[in-house]
Amino acid sequence: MRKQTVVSGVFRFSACQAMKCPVVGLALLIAMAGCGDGEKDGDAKQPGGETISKQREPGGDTVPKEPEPAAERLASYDGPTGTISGKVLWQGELPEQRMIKVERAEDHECCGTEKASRVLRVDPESRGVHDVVVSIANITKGKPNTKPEKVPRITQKGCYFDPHVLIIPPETTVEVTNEDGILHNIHTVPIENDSFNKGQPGDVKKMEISGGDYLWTPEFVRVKCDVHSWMGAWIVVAEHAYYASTDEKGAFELRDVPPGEYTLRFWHETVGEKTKEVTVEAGQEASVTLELGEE
Ligand SMILES: [Cu+2]
Repeated sequence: MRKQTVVSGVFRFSACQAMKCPVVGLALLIAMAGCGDGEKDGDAKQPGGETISKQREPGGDTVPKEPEPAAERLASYDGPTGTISGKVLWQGELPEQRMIKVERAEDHECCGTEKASRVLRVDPESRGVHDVVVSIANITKGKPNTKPEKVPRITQKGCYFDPHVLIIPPETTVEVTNEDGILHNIHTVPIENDSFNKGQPGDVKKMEISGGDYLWTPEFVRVKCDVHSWMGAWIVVAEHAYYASTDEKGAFELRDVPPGEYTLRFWHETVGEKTKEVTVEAGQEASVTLELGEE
């Protein structure tokens, strides 16, 4: 059911989390073992409540701002277009890789004893910043925001969500697979959308987050696994088709852009938001480089 509640700020974020987690307790009663085989463990234990409650949010501290108040559907445009391509690069000293201890002994076989945080990933060679969401903030016309032909998927493998950032149009159903054979939990933490919160034991290989029920309005939706504190991802329900995320080299591309002057909006979960102006000309490629890190 669609809600029209409008409350602003970080408090709303926390309140949503507090109110929308009744399912996980039940889900955590089932614990699985092994990695990738999906067999149930006869000695299943309930994960310690204390461990779970101590776990921190998988993402950074930055809560994305509200989506720009652009029209949900852009005016159609059939004229010539250009491309925006670019990179997001880290300047200055490279960030230290944060490691997180795997507390549940039954998960060590699958996850190892510690995991590298994926909240901020910078490629040491290219200095590219992964998982930055790039969008055109002030676009009013262009291609339609059509759903992908193939159902978008988040895979849980090696105790990570992959991809870390998934961009979808509103009302797109997302498939979530578990290749690990241990208990995970898919918990979305939206503001405007409704929260999805279900355990996914090792023998449940596939689940779906219904787009119509849980991902129907544009928003940056945090995804976390309540069993494993380092497991985080973002589902970006995009308000139009001009959204992209940077790859492991920090590169991105926005195609089929009508000529014009635009504000590019960059968002990263720990770095926050930046903007950059760009001019697109028909048949041309506009190149943009954004530097993050030490100012
Ligand atoms: Cu997990």
